[in-house]
Amino acid sequence: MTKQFDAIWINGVIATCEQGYGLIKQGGIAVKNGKIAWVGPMQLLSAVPEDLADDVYDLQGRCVTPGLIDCHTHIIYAGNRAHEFELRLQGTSYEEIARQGGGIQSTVNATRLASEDELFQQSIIRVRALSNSGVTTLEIKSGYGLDWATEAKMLRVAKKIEETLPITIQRTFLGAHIIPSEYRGNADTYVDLLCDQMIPKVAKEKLAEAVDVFCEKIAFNLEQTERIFKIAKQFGLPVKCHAEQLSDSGSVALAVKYQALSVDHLEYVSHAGIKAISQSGTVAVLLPGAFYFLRETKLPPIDVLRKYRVPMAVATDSNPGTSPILSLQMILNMSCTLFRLTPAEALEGVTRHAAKALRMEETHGTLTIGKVADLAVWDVEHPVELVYYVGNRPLCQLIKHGVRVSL
Ligand code: DI6
Ligand code: FE
Repeated sequence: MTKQFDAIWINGVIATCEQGYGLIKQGGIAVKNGKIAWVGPMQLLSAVPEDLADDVYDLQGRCVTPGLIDCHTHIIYAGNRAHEFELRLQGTSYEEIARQGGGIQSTVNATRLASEDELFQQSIIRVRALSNSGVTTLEIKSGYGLDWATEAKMLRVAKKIEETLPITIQRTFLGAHIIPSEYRGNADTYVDLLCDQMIPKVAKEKLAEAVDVFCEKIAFNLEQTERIFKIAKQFGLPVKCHAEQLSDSGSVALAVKYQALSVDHLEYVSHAGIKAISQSGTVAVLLPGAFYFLRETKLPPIDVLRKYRVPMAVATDSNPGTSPILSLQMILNMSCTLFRLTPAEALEGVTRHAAKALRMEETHGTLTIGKVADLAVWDVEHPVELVYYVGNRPLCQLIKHGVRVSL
């Protein structure tokens, strides 16, 4: 006889993340056909677990959370920028290095030269590391090609990684990362290329689910950003924005005007900018890894974001220049120690709010009946321990679409 569930986890601490931790002590969770079919306190279970499912796992007090969601990464690239790290430690700034032709452009050069297979091999190692920190959904941006062939190559590699690992990948077209060196002094011509050719092709070939722009002095100005947003929306692609990372340019208000899924970084966001976010459905994505690695001192105004009840997601921003970080747990810790989030806010930032930043809140991000059964089981007694430790690896099971995957 077929049983009510495919599998059930019993006797654990269930952090549903529906609001704060959403804790159920002495709880259980069951899955059927890849979806969450039951979650609740053990005493409400309708029968003995063995009668309900063939696969019964006794958690013995361990903690279950939703599979973590990293909603902002640039994890596909060739080479690395360790030598620029040395330069910055000697006093050269990130912007200075960019002006000298290093920075993002040097990763663009390396990524253009790499074959598709080389790019895949180098990148999948990093995605695997993130997966081992409990990540089951990941956003990956292009943006190290800045020509059609390489941008498309990056997006194909992202797809191939999704087909290889137990991870759901959302792809974002970031052709507007910087002005590539061959268009320097001719930025608007590059924006023409993005608007007239690349974005329409991304939409037609379904290579990405969203379009992002780095709106900054060293990248694209407000006017150029707006042109790109307009075209993206015309082609049915939602937008997001690297906004107010190094200066306050007004990019947040612009992104909100175009119903951005998220505005990311926000170190320099103004009060008016935060008010605008609060009146929209846009998520604020905080990236403490870049803050840490750039040794930035200007904190994003967390208190004001909190006051206006803006949903705050947290992500790695994993990239070779400003955040070579491959652990979302490390980021949970930084978001509390550096940005002063509460541990519960941090956890919501990599579950519920991160799902919303990817427009996946209907199906992912909380342990709720009917949602996709992407779960992480941790060898800890309380979810605060995920935020507290630095450098340990407490993940003991990862469940993707209701099925246990090997770590
Ligand atoms: N902001 C960032 O922090 C990354 N991109 C961006 O627009 C940095 C990417 C890099 O330096 O390679
Ligand atoms: Fe970024």
